[in-house]
Amino acid sequence: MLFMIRAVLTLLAQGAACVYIKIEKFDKQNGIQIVSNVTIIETKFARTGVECAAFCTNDDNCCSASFLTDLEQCELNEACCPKTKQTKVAITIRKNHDKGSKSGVYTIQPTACNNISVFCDMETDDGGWTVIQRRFNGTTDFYRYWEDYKNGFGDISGEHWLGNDNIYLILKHKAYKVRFDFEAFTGETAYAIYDTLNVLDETTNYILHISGYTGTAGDSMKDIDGTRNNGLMFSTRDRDNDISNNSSCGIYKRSGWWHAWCTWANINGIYFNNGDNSVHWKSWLGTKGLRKTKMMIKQKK
Ligand SMILES: *[C@@H]1O[C@H](CO)[C@@H](O)[C@H](O)[C@H]1NC(C)=O
Ligand SMILES: *[C@@H]1O[C@H](CO)[C@@H](O)[C@H](O)[C@H]1NC(C)=O
Ligand SMILES: *[C@@H]1O[C@H](CO)[C@@H](O)[C@H](O)[C@H]1NC(C)=O
Ligand SMILES: *[C@@H]1O[C@H](CO)[C@@H](O)[C@H](O)[C@H]1NC(C)=O
Ligand SMILES: *[C@@H]1O[C@H](CO)[C@@H](O)[C@H](O)[C@H]1NC(C)=O
Ligand SMILES: [Ca+2]
Repeated sequence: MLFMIRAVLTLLAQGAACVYIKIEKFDKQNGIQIVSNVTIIETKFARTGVECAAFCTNDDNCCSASFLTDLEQCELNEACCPKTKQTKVAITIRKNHDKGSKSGVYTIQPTACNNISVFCDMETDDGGWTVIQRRFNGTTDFYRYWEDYKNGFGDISGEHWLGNDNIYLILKHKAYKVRFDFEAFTGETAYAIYDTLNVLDETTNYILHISGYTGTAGDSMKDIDGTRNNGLMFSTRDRDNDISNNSSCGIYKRSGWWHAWCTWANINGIYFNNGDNSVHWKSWLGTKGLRKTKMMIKQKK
């Protein structure tokens, strides 16, 4: 199985662009062929099982595939658990964590040379979300320095910030949207989706591009005078890149963020606090501290 996975990665890395692919995407079974006909999406010519796996990787509707070695045929199948039969001349592969799979920690490879552990949310809004920020009980300190926000901190399976370099690498090659989920201490929930998200690299101080709000929590990617967070740089307690001339938002709001003057979105603020430096999303519950926050990204269709 390991050989298979490496081979898939090698094949995809030969393309013009680096490919964002989850490692250990497939379970492989020799001598098994899928026979349920109704869910076959497409039959394609393929030279190898690896190539067949790549076709399935790149097709969102594909959950499993048979490679028929004698015919050099690749059958892409919608079903994740299809009917199968024994045969000497087939290999069946199955995506092992896409549809119907569980949320949890997975390794992804945003470029050929980078491995990142991420938490995948497979339940919210059809699943397939890569979590970049999550808080739910205040265990992890978010009042941190530039290097921490750059590299990421916390526990990937618990509270964490994925890291600005990682976020940049993931967003680099494809178009992404972002979703924020919130829960108040009363149990109320709300969300905000932005149709477009991009973050540039460290030399720009991680300039943010974000637009296209929809949701129930209101748009808080702006500040008190209406300045949008769009186009702004990242700031931390030790790096003031905000547009407030006489103060440091990283210190005032106790958070790393794309601060303007400063921001209505302070999900990296102080847990259990209320007020300006609390964990808040101002357009929803003002500066009342929130119990749960989650920020996550998904490739656009
Ligand atoms: C699959 O379905 C097509 C058309 O519905 C039919 O022609 C073909 O024989 C079927 N193949 C198998 C293996 O059942
Ligand atoms: C990625 O992680 C896997 C599993 O730990 C390892 O085998 C592989 O060498 C890593 N690749 C890179 C480029 O670091
Ligand atoms: C918070 O959650 C983490 C991960 O589930 C757990 O390890 C930790 O003990 C929790 N902390 C508190 C204070 O509940
Ligand atoms: C900050 O200073 C610059 C340059 O002096 C000025 O153009 C800008 O309007 C000031 N910003 C605020 C929010 O006062
Ligand atoms: C910063 O300057 C603005 C505009 O002059 C003013 O409204 C604000 O109170 C000042 N903030 C601090 C912390 O001095
Ligand atoms: Ca400032």
